[in-house]
Amino acid sequence: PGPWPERFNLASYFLDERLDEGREGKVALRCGDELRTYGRLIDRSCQVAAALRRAGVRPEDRVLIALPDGIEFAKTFFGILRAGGVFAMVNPLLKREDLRYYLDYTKARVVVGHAEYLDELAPAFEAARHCKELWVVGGHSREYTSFEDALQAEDATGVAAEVEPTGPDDLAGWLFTSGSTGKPKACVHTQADFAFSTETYAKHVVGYGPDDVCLSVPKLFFGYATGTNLMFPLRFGGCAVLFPGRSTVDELLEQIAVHRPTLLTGVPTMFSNLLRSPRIEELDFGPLRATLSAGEALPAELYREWKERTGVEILDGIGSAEMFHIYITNRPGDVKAGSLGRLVEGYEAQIIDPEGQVLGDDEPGRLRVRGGSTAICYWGDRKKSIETFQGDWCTSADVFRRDAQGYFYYEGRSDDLIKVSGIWVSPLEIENALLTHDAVAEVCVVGREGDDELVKPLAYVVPVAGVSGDDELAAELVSHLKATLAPYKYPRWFCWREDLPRNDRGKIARRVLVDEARS
Ligand code: 3SK
Repeated sequence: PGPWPERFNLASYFLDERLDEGREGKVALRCGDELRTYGRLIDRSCQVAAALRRAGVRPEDRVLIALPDGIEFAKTFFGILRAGGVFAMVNPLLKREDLRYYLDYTKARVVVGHAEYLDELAPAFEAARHCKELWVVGGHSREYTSFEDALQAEDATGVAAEVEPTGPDDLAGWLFTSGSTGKPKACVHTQADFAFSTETYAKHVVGYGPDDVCLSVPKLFFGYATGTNLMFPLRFGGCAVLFPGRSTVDELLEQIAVHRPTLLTGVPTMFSNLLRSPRIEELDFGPLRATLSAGEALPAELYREWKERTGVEILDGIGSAEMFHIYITNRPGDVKAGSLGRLVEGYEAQIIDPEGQVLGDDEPGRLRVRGGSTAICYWGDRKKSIETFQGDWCTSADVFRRDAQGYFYYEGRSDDLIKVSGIWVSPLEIENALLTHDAVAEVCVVGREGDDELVKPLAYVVPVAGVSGDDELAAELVSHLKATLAPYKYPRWFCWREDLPRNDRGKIARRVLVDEARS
């Protein structure tokens, strides 16, 4: 993709540019019974842009979106881009201390939140040093500007609503990365970054098109879903289904039954939960042409079961906040279960050792990748930026291996590896082996020091419904592992759990369990 035109703005790229293909009256968004056409979404994003300018937002100023998924999220998102602003998105369910952190870190001039979560957002806004306006969606508040009122006065065709003549290298959005320690940091992305992933992964791998109806388990504030369930469908004339609530099994089954998506963005835990629901048998997966997975490792066993029960492939891949979107992935008709697939065209990748030497086939090491969607830096973190972004390469803390056919395999995070009896062990390998047992629903393996001060694997296990975790099950699991793992990899301890801690992007919060095991 590229070179990009000198004047390049993502609001035009995603919405306006292809309006003459007869999209004006086509439905772009569905949320419950509400529908929004492309034409109306564009008008409303123009009003948002005008209102932001009136509120003093200048090009490259951040605006924080703290909204549940819905039509207002999309209007705000494209309105910010149209005004030349920089979007930053957070989970609307966060507590006030976290919201305050994001407000101060982004120095956002305007935050857009929802009336339902004002109890936490309002005190954060009051305490924030730089935020001047809080706009409230979904109800009127005496103290703060209602989103509808802010837009009401604006003329969608006026000069103030015009698209900002940004360039491809101008800033467009921040994506947060939780990292394993410290506060979340933002990966700073340009206008061109988001279009690059759209022209590579979205267009050539998934092949988004005007007949697609997209549904997502992760919420829009997570860059994974911002891509697959907002930017990508809209660039190619499809329709995004949005719902504000949590992605529970019941909610998803309902959304699938009503909207009959052609593309489902998921995460492994949700595939596993859906498969365990008796209601899945009632569902017609006929319209679904592909399921996308990223965010955490997809066990081969889970892939096979999903494929068998639904008849649909899961295109597992890897993306990151640093690279915006997926750069290694399985493709339709070319899925190797247990692998992350092959490199997306437009990207280059190498597996390197700790000295930076490039490793060969099947040798595990850290992955470095380059392509036109790499973030510029982590905002306000020079050290971390220098460690991660070298020239146009971006080095991940994750360990991977590539086979001779070019398929990549996730081997865990470099800092998650456990040294047992002097040998490095990947917790992921043990987790995958445990997940092949019918009694195991979820698992996370960490290292723990025994009384002899030696580190051994400890498995946190969620048994499937109706099975209780006890010594008998522990013995059964160890005996099950004998077929696949060397004895030093067997968990020495089992901790039975009803669920595992997760971060706000739905990934297992491994650090929490690592710390727990240490204490
Ligand atoms: O998994 C992730 O962290 C991610 C982040 C942004 C975009 C896409 C993905 C998969």
